Amino acid sequence: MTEMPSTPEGRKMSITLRRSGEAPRHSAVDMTTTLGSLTVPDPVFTASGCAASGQELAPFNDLTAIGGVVTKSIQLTARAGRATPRMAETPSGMLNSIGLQGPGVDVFIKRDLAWLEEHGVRAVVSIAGSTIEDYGKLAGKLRGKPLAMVEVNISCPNVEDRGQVFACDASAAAAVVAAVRRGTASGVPVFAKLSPDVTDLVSIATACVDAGASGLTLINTTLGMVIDTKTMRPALAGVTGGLSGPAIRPLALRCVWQVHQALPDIPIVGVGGIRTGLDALQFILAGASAVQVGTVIFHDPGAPARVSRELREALAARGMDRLEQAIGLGHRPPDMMVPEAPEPLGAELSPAEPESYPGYPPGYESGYDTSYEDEAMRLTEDA
Ligand code: RRO
Repeated sequence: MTEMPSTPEGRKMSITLRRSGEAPRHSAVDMTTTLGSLTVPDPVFTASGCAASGQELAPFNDLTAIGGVVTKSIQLTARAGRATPRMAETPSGMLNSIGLQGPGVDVFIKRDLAWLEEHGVRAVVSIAGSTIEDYGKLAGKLRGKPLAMVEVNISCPNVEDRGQVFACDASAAAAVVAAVRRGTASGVPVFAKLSPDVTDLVSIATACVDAGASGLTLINTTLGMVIDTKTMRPALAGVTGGLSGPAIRPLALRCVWQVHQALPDIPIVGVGGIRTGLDALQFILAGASAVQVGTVIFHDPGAPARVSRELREALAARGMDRLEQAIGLGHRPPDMMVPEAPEPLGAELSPAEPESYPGYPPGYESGYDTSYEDEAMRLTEDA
């Protein structure tokens, strides 16, 4: 057994790991994690906007076994969203400009939240508004309803003006969080979902926590665009959109790392380009207590359950019998030894790609447009 001392900042990091050769069985790894007052048996959630309210994913995942479903951000009233086209492929990612399409909170409660409750799925309800008052009213409507957590989306990049991205301003972000906290039952955690498109994320995160956020979801998509070189116009009708997928994983990971370093006792849910258990492990090591799986769902709808399984295997392979042992472990000093992975990073897990893609022609390989990378590779090889 290897005992871990505390970190230089004095934080306790005492974990007990098994020596190699004593690896626990995968099924023996305790995946329990705690997000404020909520304790869940598994750290993998779906990401808001990528799984509607969960119904479509039920054939591919046991939704009661994962941490929960984070529903598409809901507003007070129904909204059609932005004009089409609303999606564009990018290298290792995707651009969306949905514009908060949804049925409004009353229909959502009757139809979607009821379905999640009936099927025993933990519901994390994402809410979005145009004003602080909207958020307060949404919290009031959801009070007493069967939900595990509220995720306050203050970082949607596809709003009418940037002034509505509350997460870009510390005092605006704090005012929204305070309104939601006031309107939400005390036993229900309130997490604020933040944007990476700021100069000082830690100051925004701190303001949210001071205003009563139980934790933080890091990160929403980052603002981007694509120009169609055939039409020579922006590919999205809304011109700009939110970039997601593996393209933003290092950005998301950096955000989790910085905020965990500054606020080590605040639970973080990490999200951004997670496709495999090892991707998820990176976020846990950076300080996330849980993760969300989003864009990968569009080409592998069984990804949430698969990522959970792969993460459990990766922890077992590293001699850990509890997920909590790994949270923030990447922050330990370099001389604090732990058993290393049995193989070089990534080698012990099979690639995430499913063998075939239903609905795509035979031979179709990936939902991502990698032609830019292939071309870059050819140019490098030719040089
Ligand atoms: O609906 C959207 O366009 C959207 C939302 Br609410 C969000 O939070 N993030 C995003 O990339 N798109």
